[in-house]
Amino acid sequence: MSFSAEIDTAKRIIGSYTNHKIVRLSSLVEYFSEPAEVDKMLKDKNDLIVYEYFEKIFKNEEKNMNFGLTIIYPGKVGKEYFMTRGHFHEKSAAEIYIGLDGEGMVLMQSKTGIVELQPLKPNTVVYVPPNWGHRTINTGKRELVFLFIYPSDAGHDYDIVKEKGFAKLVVEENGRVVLIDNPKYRR
Ligand code: PAN
Ligand code: ZN
Repeated sequence: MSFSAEIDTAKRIIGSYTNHKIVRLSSLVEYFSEPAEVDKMLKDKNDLIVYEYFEKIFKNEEKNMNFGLTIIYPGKVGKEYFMTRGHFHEKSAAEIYIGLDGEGMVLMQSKTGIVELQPLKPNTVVYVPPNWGHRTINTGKRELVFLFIYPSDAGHDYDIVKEKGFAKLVVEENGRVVLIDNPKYRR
């Protein structure tokens, strides 16, 4: 796989960036609902890149905005689509996503466990309200590409998601995208 195309795309759309993070399957074992399935894939294949993002960060500067581009590759672990880890912002800070290519979903969850699912596709905006956890899922056959913009001092809390998961999972059943309860979700 060559990444020069993705780097060119990112540079063309967001200009120079200060952070480029590549997230591989091996670092997502506990985020997918079937960790044993991830282990099996790791044994059978290379450690696939699930997603990567390019970001312009303004170091927790109050009143500034970070922005960047995320690319989630198509794929599944069992019936669960490739997705981001997901997180809550540490501060009460909203975020805007703008779909550029591919098709997917943004799974959002309030601190009390209320879940909302919104489609993410080209020329569509998804608004993530303050205090809602958010995870993005690629439900399509191509790369899902989107822009994100959020306050620079928002901060990221990944621990809640790692410990409790999201209340729902986005999976493929009989060729369709469906939202099911996460049997491992802990309130
Ligand atoms: C996005 C996400 C990006 C990767 O920039 O950080 O899509 O997802 P994870 O951070 O969950 O790995 C964002 O929501 N920033 O706040
Ligand atoms: Zn965020």
